[in-house]
Amino acid sequence: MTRNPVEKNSVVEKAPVAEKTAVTLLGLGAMGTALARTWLAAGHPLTVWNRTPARAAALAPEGARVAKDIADAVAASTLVIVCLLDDASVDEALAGADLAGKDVVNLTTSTPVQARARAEWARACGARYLDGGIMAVPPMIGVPEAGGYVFYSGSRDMFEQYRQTLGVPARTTYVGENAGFAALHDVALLSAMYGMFAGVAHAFALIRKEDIDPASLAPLLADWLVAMAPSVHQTAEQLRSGDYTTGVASNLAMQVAGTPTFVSTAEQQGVSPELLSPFFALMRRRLAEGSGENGKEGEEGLTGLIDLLVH
Ligand code: FVH
Repeated sequence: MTRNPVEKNSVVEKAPVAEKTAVTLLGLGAMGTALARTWLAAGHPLTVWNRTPARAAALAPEGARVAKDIADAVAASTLVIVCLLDDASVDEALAGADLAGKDVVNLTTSTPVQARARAEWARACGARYLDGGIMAVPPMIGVPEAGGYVFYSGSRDMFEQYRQTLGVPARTTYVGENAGFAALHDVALLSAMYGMFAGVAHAFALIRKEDIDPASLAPLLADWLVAMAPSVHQTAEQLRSGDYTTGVASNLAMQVAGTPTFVSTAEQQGVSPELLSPFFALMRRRLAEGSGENGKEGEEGLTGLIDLLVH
């Protein structure tokens, strides 16, 4: 009988276990704490620091090393991840920290200008820099099926080196060497989200005083928004080609003609049109000014409004 050589020698040869990257995490608010737990669960050595020490101490039983101060935290790992309230808090927390030779990943929400300035600042401190924009709320962290992810921009080498570690809390999407691009993508998507929230608020306001169950409107709204969402691809194609009339199903003239219906309905329902009015004003302006070089008069849809927004 042939015996398994491992059994014969009674020696179980284990594949070498890849060492997990050590992580220092600065900031243990709702998001920082969620991030921390995923790295701990994945077996990464994790050093934590938080301005209010109790939040860091709470993670010690889960295996985190609690740094005695920020200098101790920064010294503990090459990879230093920052998740603080805003750019000013990053300034305050890291003032005087020795970042020479460190790889800094800043997940604090910033503007693109702040992110680029932060990248310059990191370079001047002798550190490499990646900026991140988190497209998730804390309960989505460490739950891949929730669909959250993080935009990264800045040092490509750093992103490639830490891709696996950064992918532990949420999927990663690298959007370029320009350190401001993660923040820009983040804000672009969230701006679209607020536009959607504005429309949803107006829709619920319209039925507020009627005998209509909001819960019956909700699935209709959700399905309608999902049905309309793919129109972003047509908008993108029109912007790329410069022809704003391609595939237009509802032209601007027709849509402008319909706007009084929306305003009158709002008035009749006792609802302020203030969320819709600025958009309608842009639609009317575009129609009045003609379609510019990218659209044949009256045949374009809403893409021309984008040109009115850009100074
Ligand atoms: N939570 C969310 O839904 C969003 C989802 C998308 C991404 N954001 C951004 O993530 C950053 C951190 O957000 P957070 O949820 O952790 O925020 P908080 O729970 O409010 O915790 C804030 C942490 O920042 C610390 N902090 C504030 N000011 C300072 C300062 N001057 N110096 C040092 N640390 C500071 C605060 O410390 P403490 O109050 O516990 O002492 C918290 O650790 C953020 O950019 C979101 O936009 C989250």
